[in-house]
This record gives sequence, structure tokens and C-alpha cells, in this order.
Amino acid sequence: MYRKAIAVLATASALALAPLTGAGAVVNGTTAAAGQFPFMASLQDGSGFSFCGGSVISSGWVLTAAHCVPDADATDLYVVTGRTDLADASTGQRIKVSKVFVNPAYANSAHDSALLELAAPTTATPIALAGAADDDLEATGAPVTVAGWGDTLPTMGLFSSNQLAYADLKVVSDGECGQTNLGFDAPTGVCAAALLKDSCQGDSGGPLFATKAGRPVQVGIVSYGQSCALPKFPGVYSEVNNGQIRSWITSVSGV
Ligand code: 4AZ
Repeated sequence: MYRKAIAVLATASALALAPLTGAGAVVNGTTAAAGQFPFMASLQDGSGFSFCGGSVISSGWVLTAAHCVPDADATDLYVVTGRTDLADASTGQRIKVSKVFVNPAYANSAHDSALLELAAPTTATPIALAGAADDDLEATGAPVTVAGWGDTLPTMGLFSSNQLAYADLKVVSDGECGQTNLGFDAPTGVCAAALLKDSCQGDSGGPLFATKAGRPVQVGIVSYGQSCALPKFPGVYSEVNNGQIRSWITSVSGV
């Protein structure tokens, strides 16, 4: 219901404001080059509206946020992979989701994670997931990147974009993050921020990733924040290498 309401609002506003939509999603992001983030997935309804992000973790599975798929209903759910400009249907694949798995531990914004089983394999290159030995990737101040097709301004879908964009951020300590994000669950969350740059509505479910030995490694899932890009309010991400989240991903998907 929630995402349907947002979809209607965003579709109506996109029609009214199409000339105002900027290139590049994510608040103050940089437009991605074609193929730069091959693991990026867009979650879409039957109308082709992109309401969340996700990441390809194997040919048969996309990782996203639980709050993107709260009713776990795959009926009207698709993922688009291998596409940077969502308006360019000549690249990538649009694939039906056959089944949604919401992390059973998801509650009060903690453990915000879900897995989408694809009805046909994606040829997109998957992203590696952070494991127990990768805590260095989420140390305070460590460099991370977020990518998505979400809002370029914190305006409830008014300024989302067809162009994938990314922002380079730094990990913020759990203690600092919890000062403004009240209720932040440190064991299952990791926070990141940069001046005036942030993930925003529509980026939810997409990956926060680091680079290790030249390869991207996913450390977080876009979860929530107080508006977007507000100073002192870091974005909150589900922590991929939290023990429960990481073992739940393996138990469901084999990844
Ligand atoms: C949202 O509304 C949302 N900056 C997602 C992520 C963030 C803020 C808001 C994090 O879905």
C-alpha cells in the first residue's frame, strides 16, 4: 500500500515536473557511467516505476531492504539489472521476482533486509558481501559509496531520476549516529555521511559498498534517515556482516 501510494504521487509529480528533474539521483550525487556499478538493481512495479534499489548477489538473487517489500508479495514485482539509464530498455534485463523473503528478525527498522528470488537468471556481475572478517571496511571514517535512482532532493519522490548516481561517503561511528538517529540499533546498523551528500527516498534497498583489493564489497543496505543530507543526521544502513543478517542471507540464498 505504502509503495503504491508513493508510486502514484511520484508518477503524477513526474508528469507535472518532468523538465525540473535533474540528471543523477542520490542527493548531490554524481551520474554513474554505463556499467560502472554492474550489480545495481532497480525494484519496479508492473508500470515500470522504480521505487527502491537492490543489489545482485548471484544470478538468482537480489538483496534489498525489508521496508521496500513489507507485504512480501511478489505478484507485481520486477527487478531491472544491467541498466544505468532506466529509460533505456535496450540494455540490461527486466526480470520477474518469483518469491520475496523478508528477514524474520526485521523489527523497528532493525535487520531491514529482504531477498528477492528471480524467475530467470540475471547476467549481471554480482557484488561480494562483507563477512565477519571485513569489519575494517566499516571502521569510523572508512570510505564507502552509495548508488541509486532515488531522490536528488528530499522531496518525497518529486526529484527522482532515471540516471543512476552515486555519492562517496564516510562511515560514521555508531555512537555519533545514535545521537541524532534515536532508536538506532548499533549491532545491525552502520551509518555513513558526507557534507550535503546522502542516499534518499527511492534509494532504499540499494547497496552501500567499499572497495577491497579493487573489488566492490557490500557493507550496508540503504535503510532510513531523517530527511536526507541534513548535517548531523547520517544515513542509516543495515549492516550486511551482522551475524544474524549475514547468516540469514546464506541460509535463504546460499550466498
Ligand atoms: C527514505 O525515505 C530514506 N539518507 C532512505 C534513506 C535515507 C533517508 C530517507 C538515508 O526512504
